Amino acid sequence: MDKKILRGYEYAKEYFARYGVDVDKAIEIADKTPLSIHCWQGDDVNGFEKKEGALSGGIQATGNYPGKANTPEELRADLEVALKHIPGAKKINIHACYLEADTFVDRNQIEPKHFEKWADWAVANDLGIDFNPTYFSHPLSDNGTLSARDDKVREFWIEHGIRCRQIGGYFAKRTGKPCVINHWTPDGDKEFPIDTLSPRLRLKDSYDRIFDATKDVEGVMDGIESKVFGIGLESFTVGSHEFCMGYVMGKNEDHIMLTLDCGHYHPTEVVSAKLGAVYAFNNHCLLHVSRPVRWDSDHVVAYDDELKAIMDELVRLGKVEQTYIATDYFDASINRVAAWVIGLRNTRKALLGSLLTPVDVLKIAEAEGDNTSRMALAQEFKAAPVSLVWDYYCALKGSSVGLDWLEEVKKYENEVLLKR
Ligand code: RNT
Ligand code: ZN
Repeated sequence: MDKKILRGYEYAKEYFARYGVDVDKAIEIADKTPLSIHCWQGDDVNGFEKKEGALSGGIQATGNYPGKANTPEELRADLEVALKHIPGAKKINIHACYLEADTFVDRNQIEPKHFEKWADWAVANDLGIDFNPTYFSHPLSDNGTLSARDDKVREFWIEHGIRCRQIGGYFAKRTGKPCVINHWTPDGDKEFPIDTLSPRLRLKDSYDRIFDATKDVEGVMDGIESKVFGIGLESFTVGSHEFCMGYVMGKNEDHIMLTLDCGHYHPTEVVSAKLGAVYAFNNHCLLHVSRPVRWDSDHVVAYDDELKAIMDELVRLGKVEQTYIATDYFDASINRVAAWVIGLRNTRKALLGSLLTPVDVLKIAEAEGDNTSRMALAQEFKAAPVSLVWDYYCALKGSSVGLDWLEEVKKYENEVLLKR
């Protein structure tokens, strides 16, 4: 290993040891914590159904940077480039609309065989797979899905949800790793509806039916994702925070947890502030690490205060292991492979940084009422030499150190992406 990197590591080790922090232990935990990489950054949430249709559901990928993936082969090749530069345990998160079939297969007809290539690829690359029903970008999703007033439409989507849980079970079996399924419906209204209860009761019933019909599925964890609003659905969201939190708490089943997406709350609310309350009731939760800019804009995850606060909270709560960490953003304005690398490296780096804080010392100061020391220590650690440990960790894993990855990603852009 580069001598300068080693020297940095030695200094950092000493620095952190002074406060009782074991650097190698922090590295070990940061490394083995799986990060679930959302495949949809690679193609602007298009998927591979053989039907043309625009992205709907109140979400939007903005920008038209060249080189997006048009086929599953291209998407997996792009992912492989990104994976090389993202150290640590990883899973791939795919949506139902990323199925592979020779002819059009509708959402209520999908089967494990349509995802066999993803499973083969994941096994070959030692990756877990997470999964998502796709309740958007479909002609039957315009007037609600699992909460639709039209029974036939609702049945269609319930069948989709059932099949998705079965496919999740298939992924768990194939990869030997749990499959985390995230259930998110865009259902809502542009205007404020008169009846706000009936759609909620229908959504509740639909989720109940999906879970009841798939009780035999093993190895699957289920996140229920709320949202504050979507584009075109500004006034009312069926699966609001209160609805989803209520549903999860009401079910009280270990595999059903709340999904917290950083972009799904009012602009002054933060996910970091919610985790302590969620863990007062549940054993698990699913994070959609994203970055809202004024709205649920799904910007590339930045190494910012909120990302660090989320990771701090997981470490302080002692819930790193119980939390499923997934990324969720879609930036079409820059190189999409770089967008993955930047966001995922930031996520892992922030986790490592939080693992390098002297939580025990801080907790003792707090318990003893020594708020002066608590303040002094917490502030000191805001600028602790995390990057020295991060560089060492990247070098240790044979992943890129610093910006070493950028040149390779640019080369791939010139040789592959720009030729699409
Ligand atoms: C949308 C939700 C949802 C999606 C993905 C594509 O607001 O965040 O998680 O981004 O399922
Ligand atoms: Zn999300």
